[in-house]
Amino acid sequence: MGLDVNFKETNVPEYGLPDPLTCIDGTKIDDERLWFEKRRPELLELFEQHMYGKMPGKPEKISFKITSIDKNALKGKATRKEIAIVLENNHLELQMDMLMYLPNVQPKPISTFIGLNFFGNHSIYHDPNISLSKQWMPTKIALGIVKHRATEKSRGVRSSKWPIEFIIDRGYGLSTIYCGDIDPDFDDGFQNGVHPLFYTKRQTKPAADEWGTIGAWAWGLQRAMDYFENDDDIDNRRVIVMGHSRLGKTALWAGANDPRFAIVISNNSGCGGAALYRRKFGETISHINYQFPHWFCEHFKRYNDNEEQLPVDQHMLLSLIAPRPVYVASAEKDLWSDPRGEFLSAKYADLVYKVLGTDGLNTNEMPGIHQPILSTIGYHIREGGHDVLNYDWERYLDFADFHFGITS
Ligand code: GTR
Repeated sequence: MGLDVNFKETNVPEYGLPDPLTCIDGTKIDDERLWFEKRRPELLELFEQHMYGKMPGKPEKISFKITSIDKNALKGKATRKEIAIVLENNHLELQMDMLMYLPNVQPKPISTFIGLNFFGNHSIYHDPNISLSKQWMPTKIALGIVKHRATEKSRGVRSSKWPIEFIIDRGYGLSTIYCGDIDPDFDDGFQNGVHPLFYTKRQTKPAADEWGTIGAWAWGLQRAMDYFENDDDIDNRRVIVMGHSRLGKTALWAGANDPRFAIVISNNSGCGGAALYRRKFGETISHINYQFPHWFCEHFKRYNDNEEQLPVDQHMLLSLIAPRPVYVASAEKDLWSDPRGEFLSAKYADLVYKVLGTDGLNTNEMPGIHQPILSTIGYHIREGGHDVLNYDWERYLDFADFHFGITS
């Protein structure tokens, strides 16, 4: 295998999946109490130990400051706020800047989406009043990112992926943070970003079972949730965590850890996200650890070309979110993310969702293109490639309306 890539369904090996409802000591789970008392904590620990690494709890100090507010944004439709979330631990400090758009006509408190972005808050909408990120980011001349810094040209370059007006018109807020505020996405041995705030004396990098970059991003999302709990404008029982690709993996891990996220949405999250590793279709554990050695914990490298030994697979990650609604979205041409593997993961998580008294995933067969399923586990596959399109957002808004019981 090594770094070869399989894109053929006929080459998917025969595989067996670990059973989310059988504990390590053989106990079978058939009720809610045992799930929450025994199996869920056990599974969460397996994911920590072998994949994403353990994350710390809240930092010693967390403070919030509104750095800008405009009640007349989007031609009066929305209020735009920027919030500095300042985290302190071990005498070190980290600041995450959150951008929020909240609908003006909607009665408060408001339900908001929270998602990390790839290229700075200013990239999600063309508005000169959004602060331009000063953080390190991957150089991309076409996106106006020069020598690892954003320039004025990078304003709004990602707006097609964040249809703000549409989200506002549907009565939801949108909140976002640049992932690089929490940990810049490159392998620097964990010297920058949030990790050093939590090093013990003489520690210079996370231990083999401690958080990598995805863990750090997920932790940052939890700190955003801490903020929402302090903002009366936000309905903190209706926060939807959403992410695309590496940030979709992150949304799932955040949602698995933190029950405060009411709905969890993974867009094209693929390997390390919703897709089953044991299918070895598209991106594999070897590929991801080779290209992104900093995303997961060190222990995860044991499973390069060794998927069968991993005590979990990704249907179990989805099941950790149960009984809360989770949505898995695939794209037809995004074979690197293994759409079928994403679907099957949703299907096998259904076992747990059913034990917890929900309708689970309302199908046995993978649906066709543009046939969304809106049961407690939601799923769609759309035409096109690896991206977040309006089609995806329309489904997420429908899904949120449906599960929050909102009829228009
Ligand atoms: C790819 C990576 C995927 C996915 C993607 C992205 O290069 O192999 O796992 O995360 O990046 O985040 O866009």
